[in-house]
Amino acid sequence: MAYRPVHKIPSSEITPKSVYLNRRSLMAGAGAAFAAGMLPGHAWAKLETKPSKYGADLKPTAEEYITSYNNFYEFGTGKADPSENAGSLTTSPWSVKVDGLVAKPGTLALEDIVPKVQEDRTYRHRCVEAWSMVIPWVGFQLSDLLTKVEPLGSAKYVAFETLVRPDEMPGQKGFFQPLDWPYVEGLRLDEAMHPLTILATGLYGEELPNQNGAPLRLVVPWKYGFKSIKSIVRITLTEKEPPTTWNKAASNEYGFYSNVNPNVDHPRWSQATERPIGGGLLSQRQPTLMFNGYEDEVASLYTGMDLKKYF
Ligand SMILES: Nc1nc2c(c(=O)[nH]1)N[C@H]1C(S)=C(S)[C@@H](COP(=O)(O)O)O[C@H]1N2
Ligand SMILES: [Mo]
Repeated sequence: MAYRPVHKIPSSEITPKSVYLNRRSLMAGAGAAFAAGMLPGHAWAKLETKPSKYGADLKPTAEEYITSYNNFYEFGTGKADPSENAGSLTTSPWSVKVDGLVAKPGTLALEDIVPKVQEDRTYRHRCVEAWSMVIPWVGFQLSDLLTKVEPLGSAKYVAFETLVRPDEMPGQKGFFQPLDWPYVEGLRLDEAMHPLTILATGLYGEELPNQNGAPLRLVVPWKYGFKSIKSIVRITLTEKEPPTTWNKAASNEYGFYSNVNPNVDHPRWSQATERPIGGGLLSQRQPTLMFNGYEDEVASLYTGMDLKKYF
C-alpha cells in the first residue's frame, strides 16, 4: 500500500465499520443525521447498487480524502471548509425543477428522480487546479432523467443550478463574494445524454456527504471537476449555450467545454501532469490523460472541433 502519514489513515481502516458509520453520522449534524439515518431512504442509508462496466479497474482514493479535501465555494473557498461547514445543510426533502425546452416540465421530488437500484461508477476526477482522485460514485445516467422529461427538438443544451441558501451556506453570506450565486453549469445535449454522464447520490456505497454535493450532483468524468455541479435544484433545457460560473468569473481561463486536455494549458499553469491526492507525501505527479482517460468513449463528441479554441 502507498505510504501515508499515520494521522491520515482513514478511520474506516482502523475502526469497525458500524462504529465508523455511527460516529460519522453524529459528526455530520449533532445527531440529526443519525436519527434521519434510521428512517427508510434517508441520510447515511446504504444504497442499493449494481456494478457497472465503467471504471471497474481503478483503485479508489481513500474515503477520508474524498470527503475532506473538497471544492464547494458555497461553504467557503478553503479545501477543508466544505467538510467543516456543510454538515447542517438540509438535504431532505429535496426537489429539482426541470423546465425549459421539454415536453414534461415540472418539479420532481428526489425520490421520483433516483432509481431504486443505482450503479457503482468508479471514475477518475481531475480538478482544473491539477490535482486528481479516483472516486467510487453511486449514481445513474443523466440520460434516464432527460429521456423521462422528453427534450423538444429545439433543445441543444442542458443548464444546471445549485441551491442558494445563505442561512445554511456560509460561503454565500457577507459582502465579499468569490462567485455569483447560484453556481451554474451546462453541457451540450449530446454530452448530457452520453452514458458516462451521471447524476450521483452517493460514494463508497453510501449516501453523499453534504460536502460532496448531496443529495444530487452531476459527474462528467472527462471534464474538469468544476463542470460537475453540486446540490442541484434546477435543470433547464435551452437552445443557446448557457452561462457557466467559472467562465463568467474568468472567461480567458475557463471555457464552456473544459475537457481535460494535457495539451491545452491553463494560462497560469501546465495541465500536462497532475498530483494524485492521498498517495502520500512521496507520491509523484502523474501524466494527465486526454479526456481524463475517457478518450475512446467521448472523442467522437468533438470530431472536427479545435479543442484549443473550444477549451
Ligand atoms: N455548486 C458547486 N459545485 C461545484 C463546486 C462549487 O464550488 N460549487 N466546485 C467544483 C469543483 S472546482 C470541483 S473540483 C468539484 C469537487 O468535487 P468534490 O469536492 O466532490 O471532489 O466540484 C465542483 N462542483
Ligand atoms: Mo475543481
